[in-house]
Amino acid sequence: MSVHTAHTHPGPRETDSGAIAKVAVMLLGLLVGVLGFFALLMWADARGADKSAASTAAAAPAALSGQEAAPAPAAAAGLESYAGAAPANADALAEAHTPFPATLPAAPSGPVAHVNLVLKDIDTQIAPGIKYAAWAWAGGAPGPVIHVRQGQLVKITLTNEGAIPHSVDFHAARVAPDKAFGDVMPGKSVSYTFRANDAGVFMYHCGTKPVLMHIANGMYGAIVVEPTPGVLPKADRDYVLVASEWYLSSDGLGQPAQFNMDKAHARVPDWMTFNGYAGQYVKHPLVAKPGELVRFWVVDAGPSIDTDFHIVGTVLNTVYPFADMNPAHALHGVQTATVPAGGGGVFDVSIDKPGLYPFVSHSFAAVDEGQVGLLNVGGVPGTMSH
Ligand SMILES: [Cu+2]
Repeated sequence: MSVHTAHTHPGPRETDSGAIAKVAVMLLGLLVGVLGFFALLMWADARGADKSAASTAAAAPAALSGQEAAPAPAAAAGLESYAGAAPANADALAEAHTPFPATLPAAPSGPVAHVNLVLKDIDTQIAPGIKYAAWAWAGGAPGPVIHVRQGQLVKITLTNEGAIPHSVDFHAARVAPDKAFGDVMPGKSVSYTFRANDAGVFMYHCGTKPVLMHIANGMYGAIVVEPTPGVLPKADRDYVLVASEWYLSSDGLGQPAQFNMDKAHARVPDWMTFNGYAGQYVKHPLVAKPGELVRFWVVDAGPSIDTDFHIVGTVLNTVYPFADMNPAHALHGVQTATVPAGGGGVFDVSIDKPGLYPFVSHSFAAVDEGQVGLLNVGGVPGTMSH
């Protein structure tokens, strides 16, 4: 990842007001109102365009009004990318980071699985040295991996320790959402139950409006509903990956970055991660022994971009597409499989040759933005980037 100097750029609030001031000056200066109106239209257009297109369009209003070309107005800077920002000690920070536990925890025994979730506003890190003011869970983002058995009754208790109302929507549930997924006020708890009849890996997330913002701020996680014993071949290792993207208001090197709605609408993330932190399994690879059956339970939390799951150096032996766990529906010998935003996918792989095998979203901008990890087969030394 390249270091860049995004911290020298003005924040969106300053730049927005700067733009308004500029437009106001321009309007006052122009006796021909029509021309000012046209320039405003250009300005509005630039807001929706991508960064490079916006930079080009940005010069137009000044040229039209006969003024000297000014620096790109703030509207263009609204989509300023902070991708790849890193402090000088990023490598040491990556090394010191404790990775989110990707290993699937054991499912509780008995007829009822009790799940306690606590929502919390916390400053977290989404990449080495990149701070983000998240609306997340007590342990950060994603929320805890939940593992239950098909047919178990799941009792969810949600406690809101955040500052505003939140909720939790379980994709694994068949319940009336207006009853189960309603808002929980700050300081309050709610409970509801559902029977986990559908096997697979499912997203859970806050469903409070604007949902885009609540998800992008970290309010998501995965629940694995393990199929009835005997349906799947037994895996030697089970790993859970939650893919997501992050839209930043600043580079996050100093003050924690916040959510940027313009970038989220334009779907231009700054960072993309597995389990909430860019590249964490590159420094701290997942492990397997040669020939072991490794099962990846993948959820794409989005909020908006699909994951094209791929493991470099091998072929996915078995794909349970969209986490449909019926073996009769499984695919075999697949290079890359899509996990849609808001969906899941389950992937079995068995690798004979020791080595370092990157797992990625092969939509490759995602890799540059952090959605990459390593599977170390056979305990080989070293690391690599991809
Ligand atoms: Cu929320």
